[in-house]
Amino acid sequence: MEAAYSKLWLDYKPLDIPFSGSLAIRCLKGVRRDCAAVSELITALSTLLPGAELTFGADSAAFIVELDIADYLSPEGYTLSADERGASVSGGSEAGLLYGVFDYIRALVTEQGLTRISRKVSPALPLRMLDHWDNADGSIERGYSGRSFFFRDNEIIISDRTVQYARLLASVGINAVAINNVNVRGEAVRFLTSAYYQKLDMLGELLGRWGISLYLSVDFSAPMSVGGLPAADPLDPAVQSWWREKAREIFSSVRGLGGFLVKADSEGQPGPYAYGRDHADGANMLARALKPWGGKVIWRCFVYNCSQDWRDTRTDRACAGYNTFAPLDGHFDDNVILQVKNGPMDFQVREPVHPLFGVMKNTALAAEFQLAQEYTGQQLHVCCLIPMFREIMEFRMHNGRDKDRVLDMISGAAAVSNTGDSFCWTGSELAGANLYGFGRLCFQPELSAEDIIDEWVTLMFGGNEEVSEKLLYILLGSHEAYEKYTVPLGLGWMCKPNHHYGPDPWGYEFDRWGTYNRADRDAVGIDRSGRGTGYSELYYPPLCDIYSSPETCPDELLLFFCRVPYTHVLKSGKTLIQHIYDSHFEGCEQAEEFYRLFRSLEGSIDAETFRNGCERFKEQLRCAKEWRDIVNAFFHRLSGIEDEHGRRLY
Ligand code: GCV
Repeated sequence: MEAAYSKLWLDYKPLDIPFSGSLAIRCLKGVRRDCAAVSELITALSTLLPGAELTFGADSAAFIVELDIADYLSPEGYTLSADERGASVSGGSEAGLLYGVFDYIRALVTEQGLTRISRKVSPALPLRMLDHWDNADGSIERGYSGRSFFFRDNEIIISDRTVQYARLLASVGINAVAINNVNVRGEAVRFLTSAYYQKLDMLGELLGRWGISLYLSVDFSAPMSVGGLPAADPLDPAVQSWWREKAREIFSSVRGLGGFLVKADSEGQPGPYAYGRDHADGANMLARALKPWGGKVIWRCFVYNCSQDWRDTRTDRACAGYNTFAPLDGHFDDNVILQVKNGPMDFQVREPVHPLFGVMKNTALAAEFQLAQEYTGQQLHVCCLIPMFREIMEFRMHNGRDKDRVLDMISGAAAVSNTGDSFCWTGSELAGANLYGFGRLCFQPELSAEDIIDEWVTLMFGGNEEVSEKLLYILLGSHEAYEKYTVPLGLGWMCKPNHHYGPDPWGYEFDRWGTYNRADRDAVGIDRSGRGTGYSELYYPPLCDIYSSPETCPDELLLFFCRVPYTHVLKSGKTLIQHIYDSHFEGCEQAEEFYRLFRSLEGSIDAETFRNGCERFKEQLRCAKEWRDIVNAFFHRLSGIEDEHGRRLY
């Protein structure tokens, strides 16, 4: 039997307003009565206004909601106008209409009434995607929320939960989902075989009802592993024709298929390099196979040498994505989207924005974020990432374009999902804010992080002011706190190897992954200026100049870009070493404060949420202290410099 699960922000409660008249839904031009927009409206209104008598089409009803499709709107755009007597939602397509309906429902719930609204909205980013790292056996790579709800024992599961998931995603505007892990090689099951097409078709059709395209991660060497060919060379006609035939077979069998997601030549995954070909050769070969079906290839730029010798100070993993892809700008077919991680390393708590967002002016790009909190507390720590994602989207690349923010350079964003089969979907209830916020941010990035999180808190916990204020305070301060008690000033890593939870300053120092802090008794950080690895030169002026000197580099990225002595004075006026000590103490105090504030909500939030939260805040505090003591002791021993405040450094 399927385990119980929460409906999260779609768990509607009756509004606190008197409404007992008739309420009519009128489906005008092109709106099918059985489309998702209509069913969502019925579900919501019948719960929000239990006294209403719901009908279809009656002109005499006290309250009328009109729905129509308007071709003058962009396909996913909508207009919404409403007052005390009714509402009208027009969508550019059924998907746009659905988004407009969800917006209306959101307004009813957050405003707690039949409010006046007039707005025209269309999503900022055409592609708004979630990437699942779910394996066919039901495990999830970097999953902190239980098992997969897409797969069990090498079978695809389709259940009520799948429907609920599609509703949740559509309600925040997500329109694409890759269901299987990008580390696809070695998986016992290959989704590119006909045994799976029927289930994939059911899934694609289901997701499609909520405007979501289904994507599959594919193995670049599938012509060998699935097709039995001797090689997977993208320029080999036999390989090209194998993929063309495979695309024909799968696209004609599976409805709602959007395309393929590929991790190639990365961390052991096969790719075009094995045949002396480049990544444009690889991506375009697949893109041409998918083109007749309207399919897209989402090709990841997370390509680097993961067998580095730590003594080699010239090779810099941070440069790898740029060096691989920048020379290929303009060489990709128009149905290829390059998916670029938000920073050049790997979803650390603080990284500079990836320089590829500036230089790839003639290539479709999607930013890749990670909701799964691999390096940010694994959903045991509260770490709300929406402010950081927003900052990254707003970051200016100075690449000579009139509009030069990351947001202006991308046509999509994808995030590694943080969901699983836990009751609240994300292991920790507060981690749900990241799932919700990512979708809302991709749709309407002009909203502030505070607006988005506030909206989520209200939808999840109702209008209790004390609860809202405290949760908002915790969530908005959580990333800063996590950064303070873990890794200082953009240094990254320092976590325990493999599972990446908890502190170990030298855990990755002498390993092969290119992730070094190079701390010694005199100094710490990596010189990535032209005098060092040259990474800072991959940015346009003035960024390259700003990043290349400790005098101008922003403090929060100082150790990412510069190697400085412990006595270096930061812009705050503190020495580097004192900053490290202080921030670890401060971050811990914040974690303590969060736990105290959350405990004060007992009785104001439901008992299960309270229990789940307390358990996690307790662990967060324990782990924050561990980080504080281990990192402070590490730098104290190396530098030999005492804390100005005489605190014990362990
Ligand atoms: C799916 C990091 C993670 C891996 C992940 C990889 C990626 O290295 O630790 O689990 O693999 O990123 O993004 O491909």
